[in-house]
Amino acid sequence: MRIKTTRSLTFLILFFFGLLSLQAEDGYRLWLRYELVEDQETLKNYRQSASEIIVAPNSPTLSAVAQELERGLGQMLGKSIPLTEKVSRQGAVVAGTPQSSPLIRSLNIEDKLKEVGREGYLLLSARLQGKKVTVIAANTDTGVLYGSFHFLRLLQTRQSIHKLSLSSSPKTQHRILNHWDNLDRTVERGYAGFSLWDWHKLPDYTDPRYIDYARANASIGINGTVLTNVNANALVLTEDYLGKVAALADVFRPYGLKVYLTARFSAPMEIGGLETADPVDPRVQQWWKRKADEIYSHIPDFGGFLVKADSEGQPGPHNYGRTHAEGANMLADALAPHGGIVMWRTFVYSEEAPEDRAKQAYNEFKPLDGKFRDNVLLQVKNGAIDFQPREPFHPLFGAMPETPLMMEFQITQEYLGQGTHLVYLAPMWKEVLEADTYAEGKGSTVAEVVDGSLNDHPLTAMAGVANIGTDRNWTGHPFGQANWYAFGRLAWNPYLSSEEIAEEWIKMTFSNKPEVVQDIKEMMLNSHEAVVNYMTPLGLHHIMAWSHHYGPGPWVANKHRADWTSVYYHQADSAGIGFDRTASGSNAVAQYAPPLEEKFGSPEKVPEKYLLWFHHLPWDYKMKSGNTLWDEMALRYQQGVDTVRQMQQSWNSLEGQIDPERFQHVKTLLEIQEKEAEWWRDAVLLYFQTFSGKPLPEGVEKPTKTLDYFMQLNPKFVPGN
Ligand code: GCV
Repeated sequence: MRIKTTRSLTFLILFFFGLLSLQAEDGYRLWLRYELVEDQETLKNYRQSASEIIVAPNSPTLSAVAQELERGLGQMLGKSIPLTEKVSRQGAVVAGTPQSSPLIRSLNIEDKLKEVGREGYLLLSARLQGKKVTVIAANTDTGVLYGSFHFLRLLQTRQSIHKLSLSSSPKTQHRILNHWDNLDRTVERGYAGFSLWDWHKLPDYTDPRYIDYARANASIGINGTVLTNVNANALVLTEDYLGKVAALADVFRPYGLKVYLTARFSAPMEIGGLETADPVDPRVQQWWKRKADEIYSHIPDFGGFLVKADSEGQPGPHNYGRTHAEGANMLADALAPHGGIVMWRTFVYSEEAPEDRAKQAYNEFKPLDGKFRDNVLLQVKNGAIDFQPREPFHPLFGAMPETPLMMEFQITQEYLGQGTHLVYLAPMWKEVLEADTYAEGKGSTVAEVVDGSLNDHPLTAMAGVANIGTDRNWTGHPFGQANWYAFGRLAWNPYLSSEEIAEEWIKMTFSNKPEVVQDIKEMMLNSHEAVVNYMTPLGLHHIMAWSHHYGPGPWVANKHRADWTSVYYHQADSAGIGFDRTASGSNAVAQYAPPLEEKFGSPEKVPEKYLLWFHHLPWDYKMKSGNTLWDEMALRYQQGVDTVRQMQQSWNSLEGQIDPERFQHVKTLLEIQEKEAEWWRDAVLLYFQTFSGKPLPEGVEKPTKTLDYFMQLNPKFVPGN
């Protein structure tokens, strides 16, 4: 008897905790949590304005629309909202295209719809059959899906849906995630577990998670995904793997998400049995044409190729004395009959050239302006070195008016604290997008280059190197989700502000309470400047540890290439610090339009945030604050640490307002971030002090360890390496 009671009790306890763990807030739902509306008045209004759903689910995409509206409205309104065929009550939500829905047709909104294009949509309050309705209308089913997510976002962020008159359409045509995922499921520079793509079990088993991945992307307008690493493996282009890729494409298709692959330039040799991959060789051209035909026979809407060629050991046209244009055009010709595109990366720097690495992509590509086929885009990183915490915009933007240039941002935080630092990247991306290239006179921003408006390019795109993996919450750090979100929103509209994107994301991900939104927003908006300060203030760059880039390594020297060392980038000596990119140095400033060349070329005129990017200056150089350069630098490092501590305080003050699981997770990660910010400050300052010979100014905490200690740290098995 006693045993029985104990067993039942144990069962009850287990059951209770089982339930709890099922309900635990683990971040899986991302920003699509659809929490019940708390405020009764708002709930009442929403229930009145969203009383039934009318979608003719006559395509897989429209079925996805119906499901999402049912799920989102049902959860937020706390009751199931019926899917009906006719307007039977006030407050129906009617979604569709003029083709799929007689109701939408009857509204006569063709003119308005024309303006929003293929993927845009309208959200309108209207009357149908004498009843008030909300209309989600678009020209395509995918547009309806995007509109539905926007409509749900209005409710998620507790905005009025009473008198809607909204339209939206994307500013760039291709909004693409780049997965640096290897076929063995490791992820280069990935800090959130392994690759989502379970190649071994594909094509037979498609993980249900792929659907949630597609939903999340669709909710922010991402319409393409490059499944494989730019350091490419030709195997993915074999018949066997194409079947697996096709299975993923089938899952993604209803969500408007196209698949792309990376094309290894030497594939004709590695999997095709040819002895060359020379792009002007007819056999090679023929091989790629046949390969393209084969790919499209598996995946009729395949997006195209992303290519890293002649870069960091990847093969390319240079191996045969050909240009990047010859290489890209060959692939473009193979894809063109099927409507595919080539995204050719400009991230190149030569093994041999002693030239400043920051100048090499421009030198290589600028002469090729106008020499690419119509279905080629050049994919340019935001800055000329490599996704540093802060870089001035890449000088190629604005320098190639005859060629469509697309942006490549890195969402994964290779150089920005990897999996443990809270860094909201939108402010960094916005800084680049808003930068004036002066290409067509003052006011020619990078955003206008990317959205094609500056030089009338119809082919436009933005790519983000994904931070997604098998971690339950997708991105490892819960705030990594904000960067995935922000990338999608900025790819849709690069003119949105970091602040409004943060606000949307916080409300959907954490809470609509104004004080919570305010505190988290402030943390997020300050976080980029913080990481710049504790890692690379005043234009310093690439002083991370060797190879894995985790932690400081300003002492990295004597590698087989100078431009893989930190000493190459900071150039510190007893006279001063910084890379001279003025006319007296590498003259990289001359790659910018004249007004910028002048501005960046002068230590007095260059914004101080880029000072040491362009100038080598003495340690006692006078800064605008009146401090010497050394003191200013040391104070910036301290300021970075201080900001992290403020972020901790803000977060800790939210205890009880955030679910315990995510609260604790972020709290612990912020503790790690504080420790690592101190590590950065102490290690870098101790190292540079060996050159400056100056004491730390007042206000900068004294290091508790020696330089030797820091230099001997050698963490093993850093992820993503
Ligand atoms: C995919 C940097 C990274 C590499 C990456 C490369 C690139 O060098 O460290 O991991 O390779 O950029 O963008 O191609």
